[in-house]
Amino acid sequence: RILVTGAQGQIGSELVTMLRDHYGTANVIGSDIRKGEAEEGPFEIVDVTDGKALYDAAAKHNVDTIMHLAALLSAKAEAKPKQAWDLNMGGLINALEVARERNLQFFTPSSIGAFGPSTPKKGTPQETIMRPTTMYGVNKVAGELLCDYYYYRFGVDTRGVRYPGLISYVTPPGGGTTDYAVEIYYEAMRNKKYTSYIAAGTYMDMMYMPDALHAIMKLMEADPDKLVYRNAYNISAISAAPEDFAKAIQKHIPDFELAYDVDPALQQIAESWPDSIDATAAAEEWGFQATYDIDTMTADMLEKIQTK
Ligand code: VAH
Repeated sequence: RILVTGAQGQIGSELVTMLRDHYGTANVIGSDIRKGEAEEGPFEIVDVTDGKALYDAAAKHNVDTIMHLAALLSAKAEAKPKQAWDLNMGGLINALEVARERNLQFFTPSSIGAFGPSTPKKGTPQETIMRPTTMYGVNKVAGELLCDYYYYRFGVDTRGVRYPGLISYVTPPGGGTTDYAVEIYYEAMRNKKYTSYIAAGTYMDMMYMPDALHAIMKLMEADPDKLVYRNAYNISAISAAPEDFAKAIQKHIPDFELAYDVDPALQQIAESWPDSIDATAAAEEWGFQATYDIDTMTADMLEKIQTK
C-alpha cells in the first residue's frame, strides 16, 4: 500500500492514477495540502511540513511505501527561497522520518536542477560536480544526500531519479523553468503561436510523463542488490531547445510560429543546468529506458490536448 504526497501536482496526479491501475485503487492513498474535486480513491489532506499529520496518514492506511512528490519547483523556489527550503527540506525529512519509524520503502525525485554551472553540460556523468546556483538545486542536492544518509544510517530503502523537465497534458505544471515545453503545446493548439521565455539554443533534458512514471515503477521494483547509486539516478529521454519543439509541432501545425521574450531570471536558471545527461547507470542497474522521442511525444501531446 502506497502513500503519495503532492498528489495534486504535475507528477503526483498521474502517478496516483498509474499506481491505482497497477495495484488497485484502495492500495494507493493520495495526499496533498488540498483535495481535488474528482478524487476517486483514498485521499488525506496533509501538509507535509506537519510530521505528525504525515505519520498519522501513513499509520491510518498502514502503507508500506511513501512516494514523496510535494515540493516547490525551481522558478517558484527562486521567488520564495525561504518557503522553498521549509517545504522542500522540512517535508522531505518528515517523510524520511515516517519511513524510518514505520520501515517503509521510499521514493522522492531529484532533478537536473541538482547540477550547476560548473557541472559538465554534455553527457553529464552520474557522479560529478554538483554546485547548483538555485534554492531548488540546493534542496535537490541536500535531498539526495539526506536520502542516502537514511539508507546508510537507518537502512531505509530510499530510491530516486534525477528528472529532466517533464512534459504532460493531465495536470498543468506550476512554477518550473522547463514548463515552457508544456505551454508551447497548449498555445500551439490555441493560437498557432508561442512566445518562449527561454532563448533559442538553450538545451535542457526533457522527458514525456509516461516515461517518467514508468521509471518510478522500474526503479521501485528493481533488485536492491543491484543498486549502486540509489539517490539519485540520472535519467533522460530528449535533449531539446525551444526551436526543436517548434520544428516538431510544425510537422502537425505547419503555420505554427515561435517567438521569444526571454525572462532573464529563468534563462539564468536554464543556462546553469546541463544540456544532456548520461543515463548509463540507470540503464545498467535497473533497466531504465525511455520510449518517447520529441516527435512521438509531440504527436501524442497535440492529440491528447485536442481531445481535452
Ligand atoms: C522545474 N520541471 O523546472 C522542474 C524540473 C528539471 C526541471 O525540476 O523546476
